[in-house]
Amino acid sequence: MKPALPKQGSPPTDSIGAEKLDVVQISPVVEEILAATPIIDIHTHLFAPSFGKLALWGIDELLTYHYLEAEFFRSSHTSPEQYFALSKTQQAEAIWRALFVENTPISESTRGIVAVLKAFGLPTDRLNLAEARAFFQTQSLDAHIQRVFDLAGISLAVMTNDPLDPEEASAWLNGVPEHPQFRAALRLDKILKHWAANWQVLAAQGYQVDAQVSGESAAEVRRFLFDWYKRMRPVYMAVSLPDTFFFPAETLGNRLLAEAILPSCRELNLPLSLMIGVRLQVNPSLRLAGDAVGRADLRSLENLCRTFPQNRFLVSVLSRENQHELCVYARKFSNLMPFGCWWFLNNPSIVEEITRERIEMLGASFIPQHSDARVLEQVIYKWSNTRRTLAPILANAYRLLAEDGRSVTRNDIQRDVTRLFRSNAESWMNFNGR
Ligand code: FIX
Ligand code: ZN
Repeated sequence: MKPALPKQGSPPTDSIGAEKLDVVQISPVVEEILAATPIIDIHTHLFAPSFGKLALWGIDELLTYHYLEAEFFRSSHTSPEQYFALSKTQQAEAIWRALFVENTPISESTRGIVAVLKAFGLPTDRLNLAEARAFFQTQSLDAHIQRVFDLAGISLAVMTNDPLDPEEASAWLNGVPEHPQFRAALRLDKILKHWAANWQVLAAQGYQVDAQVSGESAAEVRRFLFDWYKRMRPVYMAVSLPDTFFFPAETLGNRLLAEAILPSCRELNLPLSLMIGVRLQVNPSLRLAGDAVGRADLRSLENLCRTFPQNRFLVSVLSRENQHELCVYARKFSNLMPFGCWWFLNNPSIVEEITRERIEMLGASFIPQHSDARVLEQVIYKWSNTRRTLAPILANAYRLLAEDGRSVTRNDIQRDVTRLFRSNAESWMNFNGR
């Protein structure tokens, strides 16, 4: 069974939409359609409210985001040890003072905070956080989530769910009520990258696995994945991989990948998301902010897509230097879907470069962005940045098309924007699993 590619819809026929646009109309129509099309945010670290304190939101969480912590240590004499000894509120105040009072918030992440405050009509230039904190304290989470999703223009957020995280696992084992705006993704880092430290957790749950992944281990991991599929109804399985990742190679991780993960994905009709290129904890004292990037050998992708043609691979690569190769591999393998400008790439200048190249090489057959939001309100600025960056890129593509001899219609633009931010995801991921 060839992976289901998005159905090529013939342009809707409503007369207005079919009218050919003049070149001067293109930009405003692109902006309007981008603003009005609700986006499916395919990768976040957000949680539905039923996960309690795992669901991060509010001003203190926004300011202690690891992107801002990394910037804080460059603009403050506070050591990581001193910072992590502070309370969350004290950490937030310290970051506000250093990056928003003693310096101008011109970086992408600091501008993001300003954009969130503005979205709620809050002052952005105060010396302290009293007003902002008072505002967030008066919000009821369910209504706040709705308001934030509306402000961000997203209809659904895909979470990152770790079945081996004790706190999260107990929530799932107690039963997680469905939430219309949150779907799960089954994250496999602990199994695929840290088997030695985690196989006993599966063994303690009754799965016949061992440290060498011998005997029944692969089949038992498949049983583990099926059990968690029934609990989470994930839309895909996912793992982030180091820059040193290579396939094929004689590793326990690769054996689990080939004998357990990929067969389960095929059977459950789920894509596998590979996020490649992290150099974990190059500076452990910064904790979550301590990870970095490395260029990966993407021949692994070539080998995986060719060796497992029945599997679908959702791929995001962290290194700027890997982006062109990823586009070329996507032209070679229709079971590969590039997505997102991940993490250190999620900066307008780089998003622009990557997205231009992808449109030139892949048309609308990719997923331009995901937010990777860890704190609820971050989706507001991350998606307004994305819309602001993509509008001129899309408009330019249509202007070039018109120059080359074919006028564009509103329906064309709507179809492409819908494909980029919705139907590529919908046809690749298993949203019907619940
Ligand atoms: O592996 C991942 O999903 C990464 O996105 C995170 O680990 C990372 O810390 C992050 O928040 C990036 O934006
Ligand atoms: Zn992430």
